[in-house]
Amino acid sequence: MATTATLAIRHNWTIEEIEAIYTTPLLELVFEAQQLHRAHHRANEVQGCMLLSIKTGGCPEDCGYCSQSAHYDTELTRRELMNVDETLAAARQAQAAGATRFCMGAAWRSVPQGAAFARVLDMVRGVRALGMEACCTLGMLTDKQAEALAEAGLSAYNHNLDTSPEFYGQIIHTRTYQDRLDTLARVRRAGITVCCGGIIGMGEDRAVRYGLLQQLAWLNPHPESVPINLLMRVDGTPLADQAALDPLELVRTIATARILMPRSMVRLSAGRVSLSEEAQALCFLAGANSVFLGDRLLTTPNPGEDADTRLFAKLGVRLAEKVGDGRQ
Ligand code: SAM
Ligand code: DTB
Ligand code: SF4
Repeated sequence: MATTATLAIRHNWTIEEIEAIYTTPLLELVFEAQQLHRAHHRANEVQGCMLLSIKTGGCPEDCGYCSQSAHYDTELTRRELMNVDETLAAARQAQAAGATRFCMGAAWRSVPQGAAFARVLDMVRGVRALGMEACCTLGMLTDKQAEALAEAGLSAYNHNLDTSPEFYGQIIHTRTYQDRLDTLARVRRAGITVCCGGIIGMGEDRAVRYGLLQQLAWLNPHPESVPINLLMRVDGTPLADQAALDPLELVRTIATARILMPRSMVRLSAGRVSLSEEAQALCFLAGANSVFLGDRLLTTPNPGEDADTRLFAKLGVRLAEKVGDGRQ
């Protein structure tokens, strides 16, 4: 393996190159990733983000992993769009818990027009006024909506490619991979930073992970934020009985993402509840530099404050205090 610390930012990684990185002996892979990590990011520092589901359930899409799809019978209480005050109260709590980025998620296929969208814009303005980064994940959007979100000060828009183009059709049937790429291009054109990653542990093989990582690294510029989610198995969804993934595959995925996209924030996202402290430590060593704080992701559990305070104290990891605009 080449000395990755000296590699330039690239957007033309081949599957063979990605495979060679991913399958490097684990200790060497983590070492290379950590070296590159330190060339671009502060050591021992992790950004805390907090999620809030501002509109829950009843989604017309059929994403096979999702608790919020109307296609599956999951134990979920639907909730219409929250009001601005409640949302900003949650953002203040997130800030008090050490988060510098507040992410608002809505179970929409695409962003609605009118009063609902105006309310989301108010939420974005309110979060920014608190001095936090504001991120939204609202489904597909138009150029005009992307521009309005940019104008309101949105720092980042999350829209995941989820998996490789080849595997995608086994998980989602109600929209195409190209739809996802088109939305990402709109976000980029509007000048909002891109948060784009995927999910592993959905029954895919390694080649699928190479394909996802290649798609992410082919985006030019790279997404400023790359969330790597471990599937949260939700009863009632088609993926409810999926076998658990070996956490070392997550470590390899994170390390490879760090090497392919050295400047990006690589976020150890969903799935931390099933990881040991040691596995999480390895993920940080492999280049993950952000987590979701709090005891809830959007609709599923997360380790919560006590567990994280203990973990960070043991590891000597500190939560990043600097608030950026999401840019590198
Ligand atoms: N509806 C919008 C969309 O899909 O673009 C935004 C919300 S959606 C819940 C945001 C992302 O969360 C999805 O793209 C997916 O990558 C991730 N996600 C959803 N359910 C998950 C699960 N059960 N396990 C891991 N990640 C999940
Ligand atoms: C992302 O990649 N992960 C977050 C955020 N973007 C929106 C969402 C994780 C959701 C996990 C399942 C749930 O809680 O419903
Ligand atoms: Fe809807 Fe998003 Fe869930 Fe897919 S991931 S079903 S688009 S809320």
